[in-house]
Amino acid sequence: MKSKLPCFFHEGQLEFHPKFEWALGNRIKHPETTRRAESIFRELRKNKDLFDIIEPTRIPLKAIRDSHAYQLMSLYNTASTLDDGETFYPSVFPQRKNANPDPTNIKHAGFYCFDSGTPLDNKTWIAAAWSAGSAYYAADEVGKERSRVSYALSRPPGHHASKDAYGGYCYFNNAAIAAKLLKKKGRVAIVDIDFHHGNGTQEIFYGDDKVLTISVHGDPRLHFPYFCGFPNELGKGKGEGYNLNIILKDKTKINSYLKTLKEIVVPALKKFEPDYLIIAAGFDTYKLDPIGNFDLEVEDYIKIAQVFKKLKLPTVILQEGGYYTKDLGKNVVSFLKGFC
Ligand code: OKP
Ligand code: ZN
Repeated sequence: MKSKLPCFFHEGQLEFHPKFEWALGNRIKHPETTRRAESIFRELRKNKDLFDIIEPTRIPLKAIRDSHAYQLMSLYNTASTLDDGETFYPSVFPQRKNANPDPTNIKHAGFYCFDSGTPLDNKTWIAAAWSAGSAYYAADEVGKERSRVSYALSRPPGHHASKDAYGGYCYFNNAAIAAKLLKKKGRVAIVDIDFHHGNGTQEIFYGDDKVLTISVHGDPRLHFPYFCGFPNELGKGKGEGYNLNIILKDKTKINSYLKTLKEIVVPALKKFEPDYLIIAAGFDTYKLDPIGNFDLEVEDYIKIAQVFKKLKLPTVILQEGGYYTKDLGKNVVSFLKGFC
């Protein structure tokens, strides 16, 4: 077992630069920038005594296929033939029941997309595949018992991507890809603590009783992804009872956040008896985040981490959101320190 916490990241993840998105009719600079990853990378490197930065090798395509439809991969492949500087923002989103989609036609991207703020260009595939690779090898590290805890600086994030649809700045569901790998060895619990509901992860495991999905998030009636993330979404078929959504009020502070973790999340985890824990860790719960609306501070993330550490489970931590770039690295390191 290694003593330093292994952190997976590949430079290819920095090749993608989304330009803008729409916010209430205004064109704003895209929040999901490469500076986010750079902020985290810089803080990890400052703490060389605690963290090892490891470059993943290429993810096997079938590891992506375990979570995603072939058509979604085909569409990203189509996007990779766009000209340099060309970006495709879908603006037509057909009702799926009446559509006849062709993933080799970039104009059909809207069929595979649920949000206009998530563009495609000729580097999207590269960055998303390396991000998934970071998550996959972080999971492999724990699965092979080389480490008890690992972290992937998975940018672009993943938790909004479903089997056959992208959106919410997410293209491949990194947590699902990690979970499908660990599921070969045991029971997996995914706890999503990003400010936004992990709709993609929920969907992928909705009928699965071997993967417990829990998401703690801001009210979807007010915040992305709007249409799901409610407490009555419990799973279906065999999976019924294996999906848990917990909504917290805007401006939630650390005391009620921890109370929710200790009184609801931890008991649900203990009852499920997982062999592995995956944490989809978003830091848009930070008080200064431009998109999220909770009120957590830098030092709060170590407290949250300690709650999970106490479970003594092999744990894979995956990066999701967090858009106050200046403090993002500090928040991530604060969280990771809770596991050191
Ligand atoms: C991604 B993740 C704000 C619009 C927000 C998408 C939010 C995606 C969040 N002007 N649209 O951090 O969960
Ligand atoms: Zn988020």
